[in-house]
Amino acid sequence: MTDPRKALAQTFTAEPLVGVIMGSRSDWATMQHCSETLAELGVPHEVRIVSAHRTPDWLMEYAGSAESRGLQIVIAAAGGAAHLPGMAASKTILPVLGVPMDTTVMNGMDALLSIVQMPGGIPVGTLAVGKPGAINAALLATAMLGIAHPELREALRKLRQKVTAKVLADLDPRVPLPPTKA
Ligand code: RP5
Repeated sequence: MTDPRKALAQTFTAEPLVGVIMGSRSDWATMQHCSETLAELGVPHEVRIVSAHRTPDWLMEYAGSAESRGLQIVIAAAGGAAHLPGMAASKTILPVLGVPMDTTVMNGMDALLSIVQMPGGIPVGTLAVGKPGAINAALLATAMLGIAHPELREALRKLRQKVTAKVLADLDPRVPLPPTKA
């Protein structure tokens, strides 16, 4: 029987620079904002479910091969005990950005503390809980890639200008917004 992980590996087509991983499909509703932001900026990336607790061997294989496959940054999202970012960081020298998911009764405080409190020696750059963290992980990853990829730095600059222009075009909150087109 074909190893499903080997079959999946064959679907790694383009040459992704960023690996976006998450502990569960239930994290996708939040992490799709990370993937959308990377796509908007033109950052080649792959997205995979990798669970620290349910698929530890797959996690080791993924993180252990990330560098040799050409990835430059790993973004890892997890909720609850949230071991995924730290364990991924333990298996790769690549920078790992952690995004805490608010998937439990603790609204992400558990995941935030788990991800941010890495012991000295194995860092995980920790972002905000939930959607803002998902988006910012993509922006921060792009800024890091921009050091060596000028086209990505310029894409980030354009997006920043767009965000600024949007606020400056709507400075009075008493003025209703124009109706959006369906
Ligand atoms: C974590 O447990 C996942 O990252 C997810 O945020 C949380 C709940 O997972 P499911 O039980 O919804 O699969 O590992």
